[in-house]
Amino acid sequence: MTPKERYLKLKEHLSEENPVLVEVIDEYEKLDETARALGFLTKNQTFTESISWWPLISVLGTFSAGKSSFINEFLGKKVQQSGNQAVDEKFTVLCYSKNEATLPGVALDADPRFPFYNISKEIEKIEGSHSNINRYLQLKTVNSQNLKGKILIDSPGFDADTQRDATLKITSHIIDLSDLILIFFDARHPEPGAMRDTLNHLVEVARSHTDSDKVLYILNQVDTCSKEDNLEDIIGSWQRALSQKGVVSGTFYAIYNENAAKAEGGAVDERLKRKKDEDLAKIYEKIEKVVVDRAYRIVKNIETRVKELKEYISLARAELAKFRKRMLFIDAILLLAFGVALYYISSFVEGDILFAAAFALFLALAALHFKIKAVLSDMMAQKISNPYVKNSFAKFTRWYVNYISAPLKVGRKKYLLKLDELVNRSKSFIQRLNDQFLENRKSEAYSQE
Ligand SMILES: Nc1nc2c(ncn2[C@@H]2O[C@H](COP(=O)(O)OP(=O)(O)OP(=O)(O)O)[C@@H](O)[C@H]2O)c(=O)[nH]1
Ligand SMILES: [Mg+2]
Repeated sequence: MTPKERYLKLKEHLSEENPVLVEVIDEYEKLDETARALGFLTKNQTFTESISWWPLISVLGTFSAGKSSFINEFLGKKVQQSGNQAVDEKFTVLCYSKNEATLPGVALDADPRFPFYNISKEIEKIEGSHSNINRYLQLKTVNSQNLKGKILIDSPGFDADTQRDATLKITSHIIDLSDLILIFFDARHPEPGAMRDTLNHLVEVARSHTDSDKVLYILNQVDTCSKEDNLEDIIGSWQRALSQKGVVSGTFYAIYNENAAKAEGGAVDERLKRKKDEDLAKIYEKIEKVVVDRAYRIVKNIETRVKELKEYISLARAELAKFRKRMLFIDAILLLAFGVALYYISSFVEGDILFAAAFALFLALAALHFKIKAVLSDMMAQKISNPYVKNSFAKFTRWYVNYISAPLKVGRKKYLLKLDELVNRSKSFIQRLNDQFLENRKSEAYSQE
């Protein structure tokens, strides 16, 4: 996908899901342009690639814990199968679209919303190059307002003992990529050994891969304990078990799925329902927060990039100045050699022959100049560790580029001004995001009244 195609596709999706960000794409386009003019990006690279535009929220947990039922409830429609046997074998990536469809995993590679190209590589590493990403991943587009501006992942029930390596790898990878991870446990199976191992494994993977505030631990199906008096005990012992694993409190929730509970005919008392409503509201709030945070991070990233580019500019200038010094020295020697040789030849020949000899000599020394320039450029570029600076250095030390003015070209004021303008405008986008989210909150408050 070329950068142009990528801008277009991103805009297409964002115009439906988060309109303020559509204009932010134009800012990234300008950032890319400046970075390209300075040689930091090649013509096929774009900074829009190095950030994920949609926050990823993944739902993991033991099998039959109610992950798919939770997602259906969140989306307001039955998108995922649910049932008492292990239902899901694949990871399902859910994203918004007016047109609903189920697509094979490879579709993820072609969509700029997903940072998943790494997953195919991961799977290849485990299964060999003939591996099939479609066996592990599928994509569903869902027309649900609640899915706008975010990506959800439903996962197969987790079982540390029997799970294939590939599934474990994908789980770790998804945890790495996620902005929020909901880990579902099932109150019907509070403590049995096999289940505990699975939980331990999940908690450990989550803890070792990501920040603690990104993970929510959710004890689901607590309605099934409402007939017994020991609900507090069950929740308490579950929380203690998690605390012993080093999970910080404040990220525990106990909920149940109202429709599923009704279907099973369980009577749920008021107190439990209240607790569930509270916790569920908190979980939904966290999900919304992730969406808001992501939008700010995308805009803030422009500022971060500008700061980096300014650093790269001074690094590239320093390298180019070094290159200029060395080349000037070499060219002085070549010029001297030219003068001496010419003086020497002129004592033997004169007239047209002298002119022809001088011209031939000049051509030979010019060729030598370009050869040395290419070799020196390669040698110096190899020593530059920063890939952006290296790109820029290579661009400005090409044979036809005037090396004497190169450091000045990279340091031109117009580039710095353009970068400063980008930062200023990104501040106004932050303001507009503030307005947008305030507006959303107000309209939500009205609709609740
Ligand atoms: N009583 C009760 N039943 C629930 C609750 N949530 C889900 N269920 C039921 O539990 C079963 C499993 O639910 P699913 O949503 O398929 O669970 P899952 O975690 O997606 O399962 P896998 O994808 O197979 O791992 C279904 O029969 C649901 O109706 C709940 O809160 N209370
Ligand atoms: Mg499921």
